[in-house]
Amino acid sequence: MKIGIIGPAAAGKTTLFNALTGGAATTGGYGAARVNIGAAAVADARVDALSGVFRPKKTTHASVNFVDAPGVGDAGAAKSAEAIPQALEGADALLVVVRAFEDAGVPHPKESVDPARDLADVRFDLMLRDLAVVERRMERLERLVKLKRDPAEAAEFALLGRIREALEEGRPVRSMEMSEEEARSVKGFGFLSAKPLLFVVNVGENQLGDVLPKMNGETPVVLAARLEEELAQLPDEERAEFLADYSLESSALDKVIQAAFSLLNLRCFFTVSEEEVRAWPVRAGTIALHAAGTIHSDLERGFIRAEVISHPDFMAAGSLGAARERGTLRLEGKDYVVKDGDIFHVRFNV
Ligand SMILES: Nc1nc2c(ncn2[C@@H]2O[C@H](COP(=O)(O)OP(=O)(O)OP(=O)(O)O)[C@@H](O)[C@H]2O)c(=O)[nH]1
Ligand SMILES: [Mg+2]
Repeated sequence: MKIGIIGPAAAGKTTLFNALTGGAATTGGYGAARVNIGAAAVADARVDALSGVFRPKKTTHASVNFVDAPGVGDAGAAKSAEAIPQALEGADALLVVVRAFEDAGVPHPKESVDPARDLADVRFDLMLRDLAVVERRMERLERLVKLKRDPAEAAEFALLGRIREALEEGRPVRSMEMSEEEARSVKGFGFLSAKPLLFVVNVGENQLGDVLPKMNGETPVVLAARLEEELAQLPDEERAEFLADYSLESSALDKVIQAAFSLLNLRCFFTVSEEEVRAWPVRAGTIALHAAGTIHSDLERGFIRAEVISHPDFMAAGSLGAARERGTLRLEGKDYVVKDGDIFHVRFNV
């Protein structure tokens, strides 16, 4: 899973990226055209509990990849629309960071702090950029369609025409009704307004308890990116004290990652052994056969059955052997829909 971080210049995108990924990318670069890529582990107490039981050589939490792009919306929509890098095209979702912190030392590209406006501008920029992609493609297709060689080209042209119409009316590709086949053919374009959005408002340390202005019906995650960045660098034992100083219960980063998980409709299943305890994120509705394939293609090819137990049932039993005796470890076939928290052992033969 890959999430692109976007937003206006100096909104705190790279600061948040560093906090999420434990990175040390340079902040305050004002749209320096650098793309940062990193991964964040998904905190999950269930994984820790399983590691406590198996004491494996290796524990692997689920992870989310983040791509931190340079700022948009700072030099007029046309320029910024082009500046949104291609690195974002492969992202599964976009995390929009807008700024609410006031700091005279960090000039806002629009010279005033207004998170709702910035959010609207980002949405607009995404559509504008998609419109440019659509127009370029249609221009090229038009000639081919006239030759009437391939009905698929005519169908694509018609679909792009509908997308153009939607974008011109201010409707993102995400909101359009499409058949599965159309959605597939559109996927290749990497339309940014087709991607689900997640919102973060970056507030100052002193604004953490404040009520924010309305954000056009959105419910953003509110956090102080600079504080999160500092917090992420602290050793565990100093964190609690640091949080207490700001009357915070926990870091907001987990909230961001959880929001990404639910936005993308992800579930986690676990594999366990003395070698490794590992969490695997899959889309909701994934069947056992495909879950096996995410572990290894051999497991999908040679799939026989999966032994499955829910996390609470496993913890109650204390071991796989005890669970088998209690009858809480079940055998499931390839069409079983994996549930969040399932512990999974695939029997296979290749
Ligand atoms: N006062 C204050 N400054 C912050 C906060 N978050 C980020 N900054 C500062 O704002 C400046 C810009 O932060 P970045 O994280 O580089 O912003 P960005 O969105 O990545 O900017 P570009 O990459 O240039 O688009 C840096 O000097 C940060 O230290 C905050 O919550 N409060
Ligand atoms: Mg940056």
